[in-house]
Amino acid sequence: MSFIKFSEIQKTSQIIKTNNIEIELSSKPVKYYRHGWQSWSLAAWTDLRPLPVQMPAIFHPLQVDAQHVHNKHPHGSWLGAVEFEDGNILLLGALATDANVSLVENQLSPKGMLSGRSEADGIEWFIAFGQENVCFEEYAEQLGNRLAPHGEIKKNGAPRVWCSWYSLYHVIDEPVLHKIFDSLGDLPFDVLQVDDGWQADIGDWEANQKFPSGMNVLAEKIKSTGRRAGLWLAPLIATKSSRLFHKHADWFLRDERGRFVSAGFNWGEPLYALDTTHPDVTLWLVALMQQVRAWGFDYLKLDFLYAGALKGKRYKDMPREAAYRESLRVMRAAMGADAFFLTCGTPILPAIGLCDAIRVGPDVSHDWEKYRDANLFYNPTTPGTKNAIRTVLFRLWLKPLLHIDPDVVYFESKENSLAKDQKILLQDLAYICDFKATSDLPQWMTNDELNQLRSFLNTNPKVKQAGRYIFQLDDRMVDFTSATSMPEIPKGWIALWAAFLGWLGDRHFVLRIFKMLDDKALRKRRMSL
Ligand code: 9PG
Repeated sequence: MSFIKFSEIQKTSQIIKTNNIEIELSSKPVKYYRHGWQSWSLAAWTDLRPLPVQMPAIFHPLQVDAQHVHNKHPHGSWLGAVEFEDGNILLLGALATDANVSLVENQLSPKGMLSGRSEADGIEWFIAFGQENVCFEEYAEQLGNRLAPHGEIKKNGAPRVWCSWYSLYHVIDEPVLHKIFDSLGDLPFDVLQVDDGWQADIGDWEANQKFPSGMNVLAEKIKSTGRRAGLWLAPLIATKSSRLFHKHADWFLRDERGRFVSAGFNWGEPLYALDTTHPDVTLWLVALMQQVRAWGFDYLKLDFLYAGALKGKRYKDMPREAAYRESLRVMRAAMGADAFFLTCGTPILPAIGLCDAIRVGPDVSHDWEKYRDANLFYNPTTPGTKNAIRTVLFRLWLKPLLHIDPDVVYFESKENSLAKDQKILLQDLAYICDFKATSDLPQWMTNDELNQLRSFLNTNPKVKQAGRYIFQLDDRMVDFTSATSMPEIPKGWIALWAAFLGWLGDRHFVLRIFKMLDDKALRKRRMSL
């Protein structure tokens, strides 16, 4: 344990090797920078009040680091920072995986103490005090030196992507995709990426009956339009209904008492995590990556990857994030360096240096914010455009390290309730991230919207940051403040009502009813094609 007094910190940065570290503050901070664990987790500067535990709890594995969800102190994964009244910040960041930081207040440190903890052995900790952008820039540079030391950074340019998810979600099939691919004409996309909906089951990564000609033909079709073929898969999870789970229950992660570790709930079913340290799982992952390449896909969006870093008793005893990082190394090697590798739902730090791009926020959606999710469940990680913009904005400091994917932008208004200025905020964020993707269907767009899309894909404005939330794009100023606020913390009767709904939201049958309603609405959307 290293103990440091704030007065010992100079205006420059330093690196200290230890497992646990505490920095005693000499004045009370006004804000805390929380850095959530994985792509979809919250990243934001917030006040110092404890945030309510987000609901429903069944989703914790896929929204937060479940190990720290009951920590009342402001906290986050690998790094944390405090802002003082004069605008200077103090940043404490791990230069290794398996670490977290919180702001602790107690009798011994009434002004607060930044506390870093490592789940592994002694690691390097980076400390910097001063201007926010300088501190984060230096931290990113030190991370790069360690996690991507051979320049594994941005080898491939960020392609412009059309992705099937945010228009038809899983209600895709072979004829409809062929029709869409044809209708994209000469729009300047580099990749057409098939998302969730093609697979036989979660765990069984082969074409389902909606794709009777097989994955080979689908990739061929995409390549015949002159673009690279992209595919979504979630290789580290499976549902109990899958053949994979039936055949290899022993490959799945269990806790100390031998129970399967929950990887959350989706697709109307509980999710389970593969133990990637099991040698047979490694072989299976290698074969899967090779299979996907053999089909002809070379843009891989691997999703729900947090499952590789959940707490559990592994075949090989090693820190959970180190184990996950090793599985990324294996998959990266198997897919080949020439593939474009996008990680999604991934713990952030362990992915640096092993992929081309990281999704750095939760999913966007056709809504700005849902009252239930924001104000009752206090859940800043559910799909929603405000949630997505907020977290991406607070993760821009990762940009020097790899491509950062802010998720798709929208142009169409037929199936979309976002206001025009909200869509433009999303588009501007994509310019800032330098990562452009959409799921919009030409069939749903007006001529004007199609022109906007074309111009977006062809434009690369000069970006300059002018404030924490303000950016200059060419000669236009963009202010993201409207996306940064956190919802009101529910109180009194509202809090009680919320707790009841949260409890309901943990019931499998309730989630299945919601899924049935969603599916029905999606099938209706699909009819208009
Ligand atoms: C496919 C999608 C898309 C999307 C991914 C991911 O239950 N959840 O909290 C939850 C969060 C995100 C999510 C799915 C479920 O979306 O981010 O782009 O690929 O999977 O299923």
